Amino acid sequence: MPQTPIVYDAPTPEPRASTVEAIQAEILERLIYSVGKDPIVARPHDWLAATIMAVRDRVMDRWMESSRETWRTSHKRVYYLSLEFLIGRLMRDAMSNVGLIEPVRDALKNLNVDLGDLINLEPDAALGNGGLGRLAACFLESMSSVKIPAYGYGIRYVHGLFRQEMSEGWQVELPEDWLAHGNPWEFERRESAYEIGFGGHVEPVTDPDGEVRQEWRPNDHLLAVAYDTPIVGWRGARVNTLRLWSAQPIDPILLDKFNSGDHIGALAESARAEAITRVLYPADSTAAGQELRLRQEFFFSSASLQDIVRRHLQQYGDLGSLPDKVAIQLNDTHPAISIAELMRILVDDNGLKWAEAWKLCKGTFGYTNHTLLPEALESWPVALLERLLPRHMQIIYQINADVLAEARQRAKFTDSQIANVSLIDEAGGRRVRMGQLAFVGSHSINGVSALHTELMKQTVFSDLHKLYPDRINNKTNGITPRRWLMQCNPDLTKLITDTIGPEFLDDIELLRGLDAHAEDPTFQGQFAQVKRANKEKLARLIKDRLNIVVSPDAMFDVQIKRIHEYKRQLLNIIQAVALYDEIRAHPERDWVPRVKIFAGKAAPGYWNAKLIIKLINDVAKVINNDPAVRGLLKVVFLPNYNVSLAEVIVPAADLSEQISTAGMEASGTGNMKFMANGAITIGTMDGANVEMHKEVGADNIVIFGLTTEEVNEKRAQGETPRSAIEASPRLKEALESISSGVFSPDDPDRYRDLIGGLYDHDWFMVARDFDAYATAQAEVDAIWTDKARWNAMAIRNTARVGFFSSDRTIRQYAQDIWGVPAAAE
Ligand code: 26W
Repeated sequence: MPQTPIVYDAPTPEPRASTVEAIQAEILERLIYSVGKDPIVARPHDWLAATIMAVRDRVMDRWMESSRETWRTSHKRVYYLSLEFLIGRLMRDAMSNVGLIEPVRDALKNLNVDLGDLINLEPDAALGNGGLGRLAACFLESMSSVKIPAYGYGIRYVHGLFRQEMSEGWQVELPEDWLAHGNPWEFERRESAYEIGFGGHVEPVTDPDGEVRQEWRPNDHLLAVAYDTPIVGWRGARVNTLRLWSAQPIDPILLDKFNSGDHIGALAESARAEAITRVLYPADSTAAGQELRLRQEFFFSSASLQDIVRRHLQQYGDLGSLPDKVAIQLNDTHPAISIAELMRILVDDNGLKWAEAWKLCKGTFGYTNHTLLPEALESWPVALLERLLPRHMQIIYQINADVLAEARQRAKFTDSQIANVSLIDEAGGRRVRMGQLAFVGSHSINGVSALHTELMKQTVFSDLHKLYPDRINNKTNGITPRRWLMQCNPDLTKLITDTIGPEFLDDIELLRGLDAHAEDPTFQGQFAQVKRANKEKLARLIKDRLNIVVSPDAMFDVQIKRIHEYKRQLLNIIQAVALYDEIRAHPERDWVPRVKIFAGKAAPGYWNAKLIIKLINDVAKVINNDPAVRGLLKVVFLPNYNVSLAEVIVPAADLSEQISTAGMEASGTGNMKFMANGAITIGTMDGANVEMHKEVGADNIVIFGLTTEEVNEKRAQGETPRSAIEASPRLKEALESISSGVFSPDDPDRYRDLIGGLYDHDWFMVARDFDAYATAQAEVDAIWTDKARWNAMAIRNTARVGFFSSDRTIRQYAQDIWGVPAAAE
């Protein structure tokens, strides 16, 4: 029987008033009664905590109303499972979405506190590496904004993505500590704790009715405790929950050990449990295959599945309706073990028949793939899975047997096709392929841009696509226009509002109305003035942090993202060196002044990425201090790139560098943020750039370089880049100067191997795309000198960004994958 634990008509307190006076009174009340500080001695962090609590209180009513409504209406719920949520700061986002920025600003002013200072004091929730984690954060906000009952499920890492510092131009990683001052946004739910098991063995047990069931008896147990954070949508449309799991020991201290004098041993279990959610893995493209990582993946998958099933049973009382009431989206393969865990829960714990359980499973799960890089595709040694999750390994074998039988019998697959679709990779040590598991256990598999989805069909999943041809679909990524336009660029938002009215705030497609003003000199002047103010702000930040003076009159040419060879920061910096050579060789020419701005973190174990950071810094030192350059070119590497830094850099960019080797960037989402803020893109036909080119029009973007097909041809032919280098004197000169130590006199051989690689194989086509890139950059210069043309292009970028709103993406997921209604614009 379903239980009905909810009392719908319980009296609730009056919603909090949002007048300046009421907010001011509550901030003081919170400061005294919750933070425990006298206003006379309160420190900035105390004011921040009190302010967050006052804002939070104005979200609470809507939070409870949202959950109540979902219970009442029995609407289907969406669960977004992600090992990463790269949220950034929450206070400005929440205030802006419920219209509290101005009253809070005034309330604080009366208390002699500056809201801007408090905003900057809030630590970033950096529970993610890059694109995948940031997408999850944009999706959470959009799901609330389009009124979908949804939960994000992830891990409450104590330490988010490492802090990056520079030591003589090298990246140094330091622990990040976002919880140091507490986290007023989260609510610990001790009552929502689940036991998570590892190891042990599987035992067949015979039920009274004679049925044999498998029972997993783990020998290692810990607790997953829930921490909930409210995620408020635009205009408070809905408030959804981000539920993050924290690992805790079942026995915090083993008293017998302690009493017998083993004080360290008494705490060992506690430390082992807590290690699971201690720190985010800082690699965003290589699956390192470490046991702790698998433990993280199972820990949060199992806790989430237990929670989902409990909630479902509580409301509906039976599991047959799971796919009608529950949609679970797997953010890449990191939570893919959920498929085996749900099967275990259904078959072993709830006695469902295998075939019935498998149908429910497929009906419930959807899987999003975010990368085709072979080294990023997760697989786990069979032996490790057998040891850590013996029952799940059995289940995976059973699923595999069913899939392979179907492939042979129905689809008449050959041996090599069978090997392709198998969940077990037999080559080089037996491993379980999580992509294959996620695919066969889901009714929908989606890529994140049109090109990427096509490539999925042609490469990793070609045979699975033949076996299940109606499963792969595309959902081009998006970004939330609230954070990435309205909040980070208030001046532009105001200008747009004054020009086309405020309706675009609720229907982003209406930005199109700006098209009509693209050629208007007055509007162009205003648009340029906003950009100029944002550039001045960034210039001040660069001066403060690096003591480098840059002119806001120069073109701000920006590449900010994780450092990776396929993203080709190397191509960008080599072009900077070539430009440097040319400026010195031809001082008489009319050079367009440029500031090349870089930021991004390298995975700690990724040597070439770290070396590229050092190269950028080495090149910067020489170019920035050479009087012959006369300030026409500056190179800046801003340390510790994160969401908050992006919110300052993006609105100040003139040129957006999206220059990955074609076929390698699944989508990119930075590209969309720049577009929204009126930067012009220089980019390859890769990821979502292809769709940007279509949306903005060929005249408003600068495209260059090899296409995916051309890259594949060159790789297949084994063609070496030497001829390309020989044919390009400026490339040759730049490469020689770098590899001979012009920028590294203290260690002349530092870049010999890095540059040598470009001569040998050049997998990422840096040399072969160089001339096309340099020519495209010259075209960018030409456009820049025609200010009216540049401004018109920039305006059209903002005008046509509507498609890239994550509201659009989420509506498509809702309609095509989840089967849930979403609010129209
Ligand atoms: C197991 C190690 C690991 C960790 C993270 C491998 C791969 C990942 C992610 C899938 C990498 C990632 O963030 N991919 C990015 O996802 C974005 C959102 O879809 C895309 O816009 C980027 O193009 C893609 O690189």
